[in-house]
This record gives sequence, structure tokens and C-alpha cells, in this order.
Amino acid sequence: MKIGIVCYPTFGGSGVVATELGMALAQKGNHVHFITYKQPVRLDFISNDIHFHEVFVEEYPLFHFQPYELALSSKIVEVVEMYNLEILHVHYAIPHAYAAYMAKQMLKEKGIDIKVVTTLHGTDITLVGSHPNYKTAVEFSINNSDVVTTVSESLKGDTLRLFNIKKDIHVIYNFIDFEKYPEITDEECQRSGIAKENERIITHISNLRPVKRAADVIDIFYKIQNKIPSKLLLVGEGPDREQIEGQAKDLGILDKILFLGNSNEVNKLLCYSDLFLLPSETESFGLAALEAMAARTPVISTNSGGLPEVNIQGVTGFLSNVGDTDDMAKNGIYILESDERLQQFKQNALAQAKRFSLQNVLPSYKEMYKEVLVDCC
Ligand code: GMT
Repeated sequence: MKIGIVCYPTFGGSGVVATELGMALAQKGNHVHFITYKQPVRLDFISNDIHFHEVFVEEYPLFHFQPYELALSSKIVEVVEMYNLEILHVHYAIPHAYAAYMAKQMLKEKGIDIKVVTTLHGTDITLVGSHPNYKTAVEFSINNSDVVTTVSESLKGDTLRLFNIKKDIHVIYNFIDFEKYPEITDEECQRSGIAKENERIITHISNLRPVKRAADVIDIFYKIQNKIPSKLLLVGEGPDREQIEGQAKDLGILDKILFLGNSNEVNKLLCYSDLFLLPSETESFGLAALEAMAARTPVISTNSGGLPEVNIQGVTGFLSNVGDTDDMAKNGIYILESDERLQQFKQNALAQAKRFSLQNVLPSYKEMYKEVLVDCC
């Protein structure tokens, strides 16, 4: 199959999923064309079957906002025509589904019927997409996609609740490529460089946007380290970084926190981890939690959005109400205070993550592509 993938090339979950999917499809012999404004950060696999097409937006003094959608839809038309693409798979509705619809209409005029698959990822529905400024266009582009998928049942429910949707929505869960999560021995992991032998290592990975409630991460960690000697690894960059650094300083725990910035090697960083914190306001799936579980790390999360579909209460970790940092800290301490219990939770986390392996999820995408193409011709 010849597939075009439109995504954000950054560290966000939607771009990560799109890139991992593209690489997996190419490994299976499909021709994959990434169309975006920068090389995707997770694109670490080079092959004849992977192409990257950069979307350029020229600055012009008249424009207060640069017309990215216009440049993107023109680039899609160019790439579909040049490489005879059969399917265009866009990740994150805004503005990708809208640009794909425009490209589809332009291609129709040239006698080309490109099939558009839109995968909704979360904030494109729950936070941004349903805002009155965007809702009409987002709803229109979802309804005019050939196939729509969401990354969890919860996000499907949100989409149907917030928009007037006239299409079936397929749920295809996010996945994990276990080849990137090999079993790492204690010697290889070298956790002694980060923490003392008696200390636990706690991790949080996110884009530090308000929806992640990073202040709750600091609060939970503060409460845990009062009872259990521990260190916090904070991976990611974002608008709340400065504020939480100040919060940690005020609480006197700055020396127990390592701010590591963005990383495209989270699989390696997670080998240090005993516990993962994800106290988000909402999370359509929680790819970061799944990545932690694949690295044998139990998860303390909220019970919002799709998190209960990933993190299982009392088995792979615990789920609490948004903002209940006392409960999250109590649950974290419960897991960390016993070596035996921690090992059991680690094993359970890995077993649950395996349900979302690439091998289990990729066939759903391939079947869906085949159905779209059969429907078309
Ligand atoms: O906020 C983020 O984490 C980024 C955002 C994105 O679309 O890039 O993540 C969303 O998509 C991920 C991949 O499908 C999901 O795992 C995240 O739960 C979702 N984030 C939210 O819903 C807040």
C-alpha cells in the first residue's frame, strides 16, 4: 500500500503514534510518506520505503497568521499525485483533517479519489476542537473523512457527545513497539548514577501543559518523599516548567528532582523508574502511561478520560479523582513501601502493556485500510 501520513512532528502523543505507525507499516513493506513541517522526532528508522515531505510556509508581511493549512493541502495534492498514494492517514483533526478534505476535493477535480482516514487523539476533540472557534470546521472535516478512528472508547464517547457525528467511529488503541523496550539488566540501567541504593525513582513525562497538572506531580512527589526516600525524573518541556521549578524550590525538594527536558529516548530513561505519575485533568488514552508500563513501571494516574482503559485499578497501579493528590500519594507509598509488592505491580504493568503491543494493534489498522480501499473501487 502507498500511504501518506500527516501529523505533528513534535514530542506530542499524536505525532509519536503516527510516526511509530508509519515506521511499522514501512517495515511490513508498505510505502510511507510523512507530510509535515519538520522531520518527526521519533523517526529513527531509515528505509527506501519511508519518505519525508516538508511543508514550507513562506512569511509575507500581509499575513498576521501564516496559512499552514493552505501549504499543507497543496503539498498533499503534490505528493499524492507524484507517488500515486492510495490512502491519506491524518493524525489530529486540527488542522490536518480540514487540509485533507481540501486536498481530496482538489484531487477529485483531477480524477483522483484519495481515501482519507482521520485519527482523533484527544485534545483535538476535548480541549481545542470543541471550542466554538473551531467546532464547525472540525465537525465538518470529521464527517467528511472516509474513515474515523479514536484511540480509546472514552474518546469515541467524547466525540459523539461533543459533535454531531454522522459516521461510524472505529476504536483502535494506541500501541507499543516492544522491540524498543528490551529487558534491561540492573547493571545496564545504572540507576546508581541517579539515586542512592535506598531511594526509589519516580518519573513523570509530559509536555508540561496545564492539562497535565504538573503542579500535582510535585505535590504528590513531595508527599511520597516525606515517607519514602526517592528522586523524581521530570522529562519534557512546556509552559508550566518554570512554575513547578519554583514550587519545588519553595517546598525544599529541588535537589531531589532532575529536570531532563525533551527526550526521544524515553524507553531508555524509563528503565530507572519504580513509579510513574500521570495526574492529568483529562487524557484520551495516556500513551506516556503505556510507555511506562512497557518499561515495567506501575502508574499512579487520575481516572479521567481513557486512563481506566489502560491503567487497571489495584493491578497495574491506581486511579484517583483529578486533584486528589493525597490519595495519589497514599497509593504511591503503598506500592513503593514493599519490595515484593513493587515487583508484583511491575510484572502486572508489563503484562497489561503487552495487550497493546504493535503485533496486536497493527492488524486493526491494516484491516481498516483494506476495507477503505475495497469500498472505494
Ligand atoms: O497532550 C498530549 O499528551 C499530546 C496529545 C497529542 O495529541 O499529541 O496527546 C493526546 O494523544 C495521545 C496519543 O493518542 C494520547 O495518548 C493522549 O492521552 C492525548 N492527550 C490528551 O488527551 C490530553
